[in-house]
Amino acid sequence: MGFFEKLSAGLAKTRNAIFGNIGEMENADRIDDEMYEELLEQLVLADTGIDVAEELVDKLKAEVKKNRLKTGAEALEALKGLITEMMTPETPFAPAGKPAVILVIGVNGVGKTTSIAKIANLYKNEGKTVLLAAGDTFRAAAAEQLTIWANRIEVPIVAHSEGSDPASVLFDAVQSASAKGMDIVICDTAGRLHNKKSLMDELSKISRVVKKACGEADVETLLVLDAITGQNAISQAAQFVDAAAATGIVLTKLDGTAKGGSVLSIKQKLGLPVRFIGVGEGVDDLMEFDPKAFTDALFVK
Ligand SMILES: Nc1nc2c(ncn2[C@@H]2O[C@H](COP(=O)(O)OP(=O)(O)OP(=O)(O)O)[C@@H](O)[C@H]2O)c(=O)[nH]1
Ligand SMILES: [Mg+2]
Repeated sequence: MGFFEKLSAGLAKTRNAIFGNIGEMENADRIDDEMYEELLEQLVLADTGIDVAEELVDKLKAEVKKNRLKTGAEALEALKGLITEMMTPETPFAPAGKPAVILVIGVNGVGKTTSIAKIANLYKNEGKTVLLAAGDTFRAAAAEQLTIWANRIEVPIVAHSEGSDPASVLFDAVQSASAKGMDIVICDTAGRLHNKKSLMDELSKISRVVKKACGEADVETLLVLDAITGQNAISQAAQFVDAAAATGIVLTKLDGTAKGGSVLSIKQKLGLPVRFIGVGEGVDDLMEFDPKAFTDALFVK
């Protein structure tokens, strides 16, 4: 399956339940209040959040007026442009440094470890040398889970015994990758709830120690959010952003929800760009987020 086919398949639920309906405006021969009301309602159903839905409709109204758009088809094209623009990051994802370090954080079960394997696979296929670091020393069998992935995609891993200090595992991994001249280290961490202060403090420490091992500029901290929880995930994210200075979002499980519209509000609400999206359980089911392709896939017929 090609990139676009996989993306479209992953967004099928969101498209079938919602964006397909919005796409119907293409057939309208005029633009009226009823169209705007219907659009607002559908966007809210897609879990964009009410404020982002209103913002989009207002922007569309302004664009229709400014450019004297007449038909539903013209309005739909304008809407697609606005959606793409809303999701486009200010800067591309380009982890730098030797090694570049990607620290992956988030609530329990959102898809951190699986996403790490998928991201590692992506970079390995680009010819980069990747090291995995088993920073979840808390959950039983977490390191084994990551080791299985490492073996499957054939990349090395640094793991300590269960219960050891997560910050020191990650420190060792970064130092080892640095000594070997590797390109990328991807660090797993234990899942934690945003309202557990001691665990959030531990995350701050992990983040500090990793930055000490290689330099702050070389660390990208990706917060993983589960698309199935939609706007709830976004409201839990602020504490993670504070505790570990997250720099981007991985949105997983888009294939499992009709509420993929939450992607539209992430940049607006968290001030962070979406960097990767997960569209399935397989190792190839993750892609770098491309706002234009994402928008096209929402409306493809
Ligand atoms: N359908 C689907 N399932 C996914 C996706 N990403 C992850 N999963 C599944 O989500 C489940 C949890 O994934 P993990 O990677 O173990 O999640 P985690 O955040 O590391 O979990 P903890 O370490 O326990 O906090 C697994 O069954 C994954 O296969 C995705 O994009 N789509
Ligand atoms: Mg995990």
